[in-house]
Amino acid sequence: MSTASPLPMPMSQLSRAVTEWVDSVRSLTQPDDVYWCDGSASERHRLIAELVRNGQLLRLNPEQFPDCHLYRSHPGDVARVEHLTYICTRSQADAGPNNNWMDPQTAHAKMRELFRGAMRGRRLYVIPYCMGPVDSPLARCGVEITDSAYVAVNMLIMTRAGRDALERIGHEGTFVRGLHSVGEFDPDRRFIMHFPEELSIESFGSGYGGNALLGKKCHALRIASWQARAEGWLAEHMLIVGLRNRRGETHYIAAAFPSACGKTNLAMLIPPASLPGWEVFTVGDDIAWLHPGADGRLWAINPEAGYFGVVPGTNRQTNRNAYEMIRRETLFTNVALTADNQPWWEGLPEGVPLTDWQGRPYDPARGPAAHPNSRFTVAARRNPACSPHVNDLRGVPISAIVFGGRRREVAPLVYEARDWRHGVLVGASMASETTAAAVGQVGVVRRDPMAMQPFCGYNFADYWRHWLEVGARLSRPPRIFHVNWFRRNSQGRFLWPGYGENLRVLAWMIERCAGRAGVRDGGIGLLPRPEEIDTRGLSLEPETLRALLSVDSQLWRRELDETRAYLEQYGERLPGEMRVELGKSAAALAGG
Ligand code: GTP
Ligand code: SPV
Ligand code: MN
Repeated sequence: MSTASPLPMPMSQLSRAVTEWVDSVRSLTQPDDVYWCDGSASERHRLIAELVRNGQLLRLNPEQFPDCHLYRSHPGDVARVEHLTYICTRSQADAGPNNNWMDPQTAHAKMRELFRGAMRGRRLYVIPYCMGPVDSPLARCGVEITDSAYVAVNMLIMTRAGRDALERIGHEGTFVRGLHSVGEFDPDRRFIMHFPEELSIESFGSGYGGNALLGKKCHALRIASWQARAEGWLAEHMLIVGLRNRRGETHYIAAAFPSACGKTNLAMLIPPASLPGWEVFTVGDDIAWLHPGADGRLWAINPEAGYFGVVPGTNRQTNRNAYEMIRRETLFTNVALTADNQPWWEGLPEGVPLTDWQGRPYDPARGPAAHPNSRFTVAARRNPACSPHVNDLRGVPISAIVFGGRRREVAPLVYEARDWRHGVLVGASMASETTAAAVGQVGVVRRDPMAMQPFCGYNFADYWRHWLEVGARLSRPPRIFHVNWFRRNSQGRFLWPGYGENLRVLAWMIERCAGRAGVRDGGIGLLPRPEEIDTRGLSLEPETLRALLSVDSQLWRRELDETRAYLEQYGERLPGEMRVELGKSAAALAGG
């Protein structure tokens, strides 16, 4: 067996567990050769050059988009596949009604047959990676084995991968095993299996995003949420953003919105010109690991090192930081192309698409030019607003947790939970319109507690209990809020301008955290009075703001009934506190 690259360190320093695992995968999958990633910039350039040579990557216009490339995925492989994603625990109840479940033995047997000989004629890439700063006690390591160079390049951007991670694994001895093959990209031979009790992942048949970049959703959310429960912390689908106000105070906010509901955009927001004196710093755009600190506060790290962000909608007006960030050293997946090889997507005011995301001549009759789930992969350090604290070993202290969904009605622009316990109910009650981030119907409201429906690696009832327990350990817990940037009028237009203007809502939250802003009791929680949202410089009619902050008791009574019916699915495992909190809200609404 030839080895395409030397091991990135002497054999003696390597974890035996890693080499033995790589050997066993090699004999099962039969690759032509094995390549160990060292994580260097030169390696990334070499892998990209190989992908360009064999036609898998297309070099974009080098004047306008230097070092940028386009990847067109298999047209049947464009998003996460929740119906093919399983949690394989010994007991089905541990996976809960929120997950597809398969018994681990059956799952392993099924996957072994899929993987047998699957890498013949291909190269096997070994990617040791660390989620979080390599020297942080809060970080966790994994190794992904894949037969896709595209996946390897993505992992090299999205994680701290290579030599340092491998060295940490050598010292620690434990790591999450992620085995991946694109197979034949066949949706009928596709499974994303998780074995939290074994800290392992087996993914076959997809090369796309969360299905294939195993450090991301599979490890940093599904497996990590399981580990976090055992170890007393939280692994969440949250952005982390730092906001410095005019007084010079910096507050960090962690916000959970479902897939394609605005995390990347909020994490990188640009303060509107009419709100001078604010500065915004991105710590993370998708995943937060939250730990109770010795000081009684909650501390957060971003386990990732890059962004795998939604492209459509990005432009100079909505998000200039993102727009500028993705103009160099960026890997685009499934966008359209202009005549002079510039990437193009819906929401871009300039340029004209010539070929669509599948490389066909663009024809509007066939749908959008860029796939609605087209993505950019880019290193976090390319973000002009990247926080200087992204590599802090203990993370940043969180002042507020924000839950939010995409709701054309019901949910007001913002409200605050009465306390942590109520906040857990607010998070568990989340519902949101589905998006193109996962295969399936788009735009239907579904339950998505804490934006974790696709990502919680265990029974939601146990997860909510864990949230209550973590809160009970905090002497200075973050305040908890709920937002909705997506409320619409009867003509279907968004009532709230969104994007950078969202800072106006965050500013109110920060005033709440600092004990300076008042609230009124809205039954479902605490709401700002309209005059407490700073709308200077914003052309927003006062009645629009009142509508945005209104609570329709009739709609909300129905919402609470639906929430109760949903939560009762969890039966006896549901923490009693949640029934109590639900009862309080129902009583407040009935009285109001
Ligand atoms: P994932 O990466 O899938 O987890 O998504 P995300 O939550 O990071 O979503 P992202 O910020 O990429 O936004 C998804 C879509 O929502 C994009 O098309 C954005 O342009 C749009 N969007 C983001 N923020 C806002 C907002 O405040 N208002 C409106 N109307 N649209 C927004
Ligand atoms: C999401 O769907 O929430 C994403 C994209 O962040 S993926 O990496 O495909 O999961
Ligand atoms: Mn996400």
